[in-house]
Amino acid sequence: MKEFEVYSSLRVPKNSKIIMRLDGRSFHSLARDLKLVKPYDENFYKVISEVCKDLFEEFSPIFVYTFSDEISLLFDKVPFDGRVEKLNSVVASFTASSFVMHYGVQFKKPPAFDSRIIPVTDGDIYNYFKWRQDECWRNCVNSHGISYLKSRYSNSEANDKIKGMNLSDVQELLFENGININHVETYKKRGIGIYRKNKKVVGFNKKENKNQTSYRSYVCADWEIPIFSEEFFNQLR
Ligand SMILES: Nc1nc2c(ncn2[C@@H]2O[C@H](COP(=O)(O)OP(=O)(O)OP(=O)(O)O)[C@@H](O)[C@H]2O)c(=O)[nH]1
Ligand SMILES: [Mg+2]
Repeated sequence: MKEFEVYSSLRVPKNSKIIMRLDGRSFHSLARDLKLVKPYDENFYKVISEVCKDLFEEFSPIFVYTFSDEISLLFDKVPFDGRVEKLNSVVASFTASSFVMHYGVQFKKPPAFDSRIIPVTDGDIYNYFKWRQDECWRNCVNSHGISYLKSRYSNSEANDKIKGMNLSDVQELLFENGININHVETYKKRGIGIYRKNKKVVGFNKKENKNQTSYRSYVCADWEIPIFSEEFFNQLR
């Protein structure tokens, strides 16, 4: 019967780096069920950030990036020998379990994440994450815009109004009404990144009878992530 498992030999291209992107399934309904704060629920972001740390510890990507209900992982060494079925199923189910564990509440329906694999060359990495960070920014502007409009109009009027506006129209509308979108918290505008940073450690070297500086790496969930640049990705190990 083994020959019926026709997808089991599917592997990502050899020696290729990959990005995996996970996205919460029907989180629009989950947000309603959990009564998440609109437009941004800080507790939800704390949970997703913990999920990203779990993913980092478990599968050793070199970078994890999240905003809204999506998580992107960048791998230079691909787990499971690059087997596509293993990667998609194990990483997605691990993500959902971690999400449930960190949330610690009763859900109406079991949360799930979809998963996809994107093989990338070094030259694609910055472009990919810039694309997602631009989407995070669009999301930030639009979600503040719709929240503002819903505070003034009915839901359907608010939805109609935002449909006819481009991003700068929404920014303008918010600004005219006392909301400078540039001043909201960084994680809302740029997302959250999880990666290794170096920490300076000063220890005493007894043999040489003097202080000695060394660097130890640690996993950091960066809620003050910069606007992505090529350099940011060149520095990742
Ligand atoms: N209230 C609230 N909702 C959030 C927050 N973050 C994410 N969401 C919800 O998550 C949804 C994510 O968008 P999508 O992934 O496009 O929608 P989805 O319902 O998950 O649909 P599929 O991914 O296609 O299954 C948003 O539309 C919001 O409803 C938050 O901080 N607060
Ligand atoms: Mg989703």
